[in-house]
Amino acid sequence: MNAARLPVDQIDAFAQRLDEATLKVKATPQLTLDHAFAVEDGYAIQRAGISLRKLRGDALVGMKMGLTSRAKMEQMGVHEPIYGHLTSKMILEDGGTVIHKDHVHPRVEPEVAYLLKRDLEGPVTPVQALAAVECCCCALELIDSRYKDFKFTLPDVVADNGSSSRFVLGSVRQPKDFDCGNLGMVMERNGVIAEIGSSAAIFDHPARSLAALANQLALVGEVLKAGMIVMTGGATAAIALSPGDHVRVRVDGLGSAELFVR
Ligand code: OOG
Ligand code: MG
Repeated sequence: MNAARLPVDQIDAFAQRLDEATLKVKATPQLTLDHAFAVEDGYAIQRAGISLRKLRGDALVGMKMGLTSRAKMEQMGVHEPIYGHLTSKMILEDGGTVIHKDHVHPRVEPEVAYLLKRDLEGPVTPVQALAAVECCCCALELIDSRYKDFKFTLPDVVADNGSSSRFVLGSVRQPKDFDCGNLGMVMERNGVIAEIGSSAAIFDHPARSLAALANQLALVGEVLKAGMIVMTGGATAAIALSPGDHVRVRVDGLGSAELFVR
């Protein structure tokens, strides 16, 4: 889209609107229905929103990639990978409980995450990116679009920080030479298999997603920092959550991660 760049006050106003939708747990119409804007402005809105969270005592703990698998792209109708920011208040302990009414329309998806032991600056290849990794683990991401009906365009979902809401990391950690390239992934809801996939669905290899993140950040002069968590993207379609649900992902060699919904 060749939209004109948004003025700074409009970027701030859009960030406020999404922040309010999050805090009030009330969906908002897509921002692009008011003003068309480019993906770059979406990232400016996203960063302004993260600044608002930091003012409330939240801290940056990592980054996420989204829309890195065909299953996710088709489910959402958006066919470009995106990135978002992960903050301390999004962390949910393994086996923890989320409250359904604190979310607009929560969904959950199975992922693979990396923890970085060194700073990672793009441009890098997947093999170079892995050199900065401490370990990998399985994860669940709870996404919750702030937009009505969970529908958005690419610039809208970027502005909404990739629908980020909460995430759970599994407790099994494998070192960086453990190959995450083609691990079976099973997501169960209430003991019944809901989605089956492979980590190969994540951008062909989760390390490719990690490298793509470092490379996208390099374009804006940013570096992934040692200690950061990186979620590489959902391997399967996301499933909607209801009160009373228990969701667990099991990944070959990476154990499991689970959450409860109240
Ligand atoms: C956008 C976020 C996508 C993933 O892992 O693909 C994402 C959405 O589906 O709402 O987190
Ligand atoms: Mg995700």
